[in-house]
Amino acid sequence: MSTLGFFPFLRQALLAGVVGVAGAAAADTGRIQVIFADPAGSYTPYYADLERLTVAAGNSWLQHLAAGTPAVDLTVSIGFASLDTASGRSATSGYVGSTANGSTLWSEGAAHELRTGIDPNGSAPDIEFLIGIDGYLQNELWFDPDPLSRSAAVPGHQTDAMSVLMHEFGHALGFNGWLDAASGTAAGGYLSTFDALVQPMATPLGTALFFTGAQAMAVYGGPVPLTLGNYGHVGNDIAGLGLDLVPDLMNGVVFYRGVRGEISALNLAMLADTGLNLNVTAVPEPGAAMLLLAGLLPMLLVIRQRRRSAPSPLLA
Ligand SMILES: [Ca+2]
Ligand SMILES: [Ca+2]
Repeated sequence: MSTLGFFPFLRQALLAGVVGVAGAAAADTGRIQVIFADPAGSYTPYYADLERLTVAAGNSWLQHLAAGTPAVDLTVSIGFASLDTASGRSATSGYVGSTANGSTLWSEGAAHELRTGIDPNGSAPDIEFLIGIDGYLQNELWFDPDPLSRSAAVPGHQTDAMSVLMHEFGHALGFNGWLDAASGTAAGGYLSTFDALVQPMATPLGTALFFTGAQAMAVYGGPVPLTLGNYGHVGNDIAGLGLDLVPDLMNGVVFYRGVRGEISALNLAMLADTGLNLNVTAVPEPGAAMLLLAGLLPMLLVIRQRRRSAPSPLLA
């Protein structure tokens, strides 16, 4: 993906030690820590809001972890780049094992840490978010004053940053991989735990990729349609290929202005299928009427995740 080009810059900044470190919130708020990869300090006015909502967004996922999950710190590095929206991923991968056909299997680094208690890259940040700076950060994102209650009205002309950050955490926790986005073919002898559950299937509309984890299929009622060309997401704006999933937090079609996204039972089931120890329970879905209403609003924003570089053999 084109956005991969930003990664070396980010890594360079981190290695140079020129990251801004947020305040003492990590100690106060538990498992999510936030640092900023912003060497020139260009976006310091946004740090407090971004940190506050990133912690809340991360905890919105972590609250679903089952008892017995190791207590670990997940460090999120937030950088800024010329993106239309935002992106997120784990910084590295954790080796899980091998598949029946001999491919190596890798989980997102953050998921690996939550599964095993072992941080796969030590003190380096576990998760990387990039926020678009060509107006997205400055004008588009709305920073909820109370991301726990989530009760204030989201302005109709803005996108709820909490929802965006929750979406990006979804990628960092498992909605990611290295398959060819069209064919579903593995790029090499390695698969993410998400990839291992993706299958191409013939449909009346052509071949499409589906997620076939058992828990996800139980929640959805069958194989889960993934977004065409962007398969770390669910749903398509096409009847028969997951039109019903377009309101989902992890959809790859649109993020509406003026509404909030919520972690869905399907999101949790998919991550549970990839190996995270989650309680898969029904959670409220965004109201269909609200989303229909939002559909009348002018701006639809596609969110894309960045794919990590292929796993290094050194990681094994
Ligand atoms: Ca960590
Ligand atoms: Ca780490």
